[in-house]
Amino acid sequence: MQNLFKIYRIMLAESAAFHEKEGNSQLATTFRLIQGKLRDLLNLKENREPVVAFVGLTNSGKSTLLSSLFGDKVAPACNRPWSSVPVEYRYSSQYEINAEFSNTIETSAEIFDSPDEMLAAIEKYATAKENASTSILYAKMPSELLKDGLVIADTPGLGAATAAGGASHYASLLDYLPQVDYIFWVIKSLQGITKVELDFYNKFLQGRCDNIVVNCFEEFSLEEQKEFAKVNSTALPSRFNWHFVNAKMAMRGKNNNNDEEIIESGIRDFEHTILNLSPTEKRLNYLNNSIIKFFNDLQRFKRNRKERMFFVEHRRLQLMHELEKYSETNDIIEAMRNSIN
Ligand SMILES: Nc1nc2c(ncn2[C@@H]2O[C@H](COP(=O)(O)OP(=O)(O)OP(=O)(O)O)[C@@H](O)[C@H]2O)c(=O)[nH]1
Ligand SMILES: [Mg+2]
Repeated sequence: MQNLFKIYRIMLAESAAFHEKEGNSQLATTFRLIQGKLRDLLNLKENREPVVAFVGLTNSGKSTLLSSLFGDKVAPACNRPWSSVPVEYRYSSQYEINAEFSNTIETSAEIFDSPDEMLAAIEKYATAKENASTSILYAKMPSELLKDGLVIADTPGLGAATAAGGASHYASLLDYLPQVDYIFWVIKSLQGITKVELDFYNKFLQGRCDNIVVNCFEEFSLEEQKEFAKVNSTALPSRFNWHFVNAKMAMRGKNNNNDEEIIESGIRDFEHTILNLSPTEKRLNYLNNSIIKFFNDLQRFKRNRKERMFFVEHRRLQLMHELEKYSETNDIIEAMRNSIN
């Protein structure tokens, strides 16, 4: 099936170039967009270790939110630009870290007895506290959330270019972003989306992120949440899933086994959202259905267009030919065939 997808993607790219040359730039843009969408879907399907990253303004509470998800303080937080390099959290039966550096090919591996000890090491390698030359840090720990293979990443904040180390934090974030599968954009409830955040979104996140987490520094009723999402949506070019979490309250609730606080903090819903991204059978089925839907949408779109040539013909014929040779048939193959017929 790999080969079929490969030809299909080439066909989309060549069709984009063809329509561009014909002066049909609108259709060329559409082809480029759908080519990117198919690439993303296929990447997610292949990836057995998808990376979910929290991205956003410095001090919006990304590290605090990450700790509150796990219910253990494992991500260093501070009220100044703090996380300096990306930290990826994966599953293991014990607490471990592995650091890579920009000035040596040596790596550093350590094992710990407790999350507190691991936290201290992460603080040493991945924050503004010490001037470490770390380029990326891998942390491992026994968390149910990570058991199916999901990777959760804390990233350095943006918007602190003038603070000490701020520029290097930003550079490290930009360097890391291409490796991320799911971006969760973390903003603060105290202020709406600022210009710095919006500019960053337009430049680096557009088309790659449809989840916003509002870290609620103060109490937020359901009505206030709705209003906040409505007001802030006006500046945004696409639709988002909005998640409201009070990270500090979640942490406190989990530490004290206080169910009322845990529920009120919104962390349970957010845990489900994150857990649903795990590379499980269920997720794979969902992605397969998304690919079928992709082909069905394209088929409908093609029917509604009047172009004499929609796909580049010689490539379409090659794909038809390959499809005929392909003995196994399934819903994806069927939908692919229908989309080019
Ligand atoms: N009151 C309140 N304070 C919070 C909350 N979340 C984070 N904070 C505080 O905000 C400050 C910044 O939190 P961090 O988690 O370090 O923020 P960050 O986004 O990781 O910042 P960088 O690593 O610099 O990008 C810390 O002093 C936190 O204690 C919250 O939900 N409520
Ligand atoms: Mg941080």
